[in-house]
Amino acid sequence: MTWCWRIAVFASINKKVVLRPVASVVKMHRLLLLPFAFLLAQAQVLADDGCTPDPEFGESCPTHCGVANVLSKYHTHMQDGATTAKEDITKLEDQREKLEININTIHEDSNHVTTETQNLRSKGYDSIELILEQVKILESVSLSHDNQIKELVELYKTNQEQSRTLQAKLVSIVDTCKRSCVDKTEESISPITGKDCQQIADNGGTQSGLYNVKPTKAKSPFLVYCEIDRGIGWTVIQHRQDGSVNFSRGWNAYREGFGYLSPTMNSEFWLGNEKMHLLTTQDQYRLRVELTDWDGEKRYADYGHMKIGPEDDSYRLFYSVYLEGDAGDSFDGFDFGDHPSDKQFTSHLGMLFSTYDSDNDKYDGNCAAQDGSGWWMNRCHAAHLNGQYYPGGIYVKDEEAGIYDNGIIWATWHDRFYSLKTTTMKLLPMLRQLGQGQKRGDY
Ligand SMILES: [Ca+2]
Repeated sequence: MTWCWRIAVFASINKKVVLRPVASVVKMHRLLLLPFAFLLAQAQVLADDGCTPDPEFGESCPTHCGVANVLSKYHTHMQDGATTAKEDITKLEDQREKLEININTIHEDSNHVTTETQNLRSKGYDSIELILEQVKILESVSLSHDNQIKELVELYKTNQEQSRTLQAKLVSIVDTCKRSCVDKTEESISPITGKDCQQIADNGGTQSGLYNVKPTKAKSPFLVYCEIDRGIGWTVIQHRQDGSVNFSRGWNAYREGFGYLSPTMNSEFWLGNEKMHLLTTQDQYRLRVELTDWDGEKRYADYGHMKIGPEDDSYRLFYSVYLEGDAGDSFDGFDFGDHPSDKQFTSHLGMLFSTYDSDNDKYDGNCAAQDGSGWWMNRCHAAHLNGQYYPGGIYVKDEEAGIYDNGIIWATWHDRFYSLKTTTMKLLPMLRQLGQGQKRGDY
């Protein structure tokens, strides 16, 4: 298209142009506006100076005289259009400026949003990474727990099986023990008998162990532990060694005896007041009290002509004399320093036997109930071999808790708040001559 056609086309386009509030359109108008104004000025000049056709433009194309006419013809309309266009352009400029402001704002917002988004994404990723780490840790812990649970389940199963095996063994052992213990006890009882252990020794018994004795006035024989050594036979009437037997018993229990007799004297027992009465009244007996403290030291005390009265005299305690020993004469009482008459109040010679349900003591209260034992109580005691068993020996008085001097006491050797570890009471006929070692308590 030639240059003149461009002008004509522009004129027709200019009338129809639709202004749109977009930056590209605004720019286009700004570009076109300049040559348009120039041509308008030229056309005005040509119209005034007359027209000289220019063959250079050819026949088919209007000369610039035509152009001038055309321009002249459309001048007013074009001016109106230009004015409108100017106004529109001004509006567009305003709108463009606003748009630019808006665009800038949007850009700023966008940048801000982008930054924020990046921050958020960064934070999000951080959080996600942290969460993932936590999830990994939790998964690891969970896996560890699973393994532990599996191990515990396995352990439980193993333990269950072991428990079943042990239970089966226990049943078997109990059955075996029931049979063998009975058999062993029965087998261990020697057929040799006598009125006491000395007579059994005289009759051929050479080993310590379980024997049946039948005192002169006894209706039937009963089992005792005989301690036999070099022809000497002690009849044991009491033994403490570990607190395995409860000595807080009533009258009938003390009368009949309680605890366990064993072939090795590895158990605790009270032979029984009635049996002791039958034994001690058939002959003249020495009573030996053997004691061991928690340091392993052993001491003894011997009494002559020991007797236990009949039940209708509440198994009263008699003896003639303290013969010998290194434990001291606690049966004679002890001056604790509490009262001028302490020794008198705590002697045992001539005392009746008391239990918590048979109070025969000299005390306003009940010594046996207070001290949890059966004994020849006065008000109350200096010797107390049926007292509470205190492992370690030392115990503390606590009236609020009902704890008085209730241990296993021999006050002439150890303080009344020291409970002895082992005790043995045993009888030997007075006429039997003791060997040197035996006389000194070589047990
Ligand atoms: Ca009383």
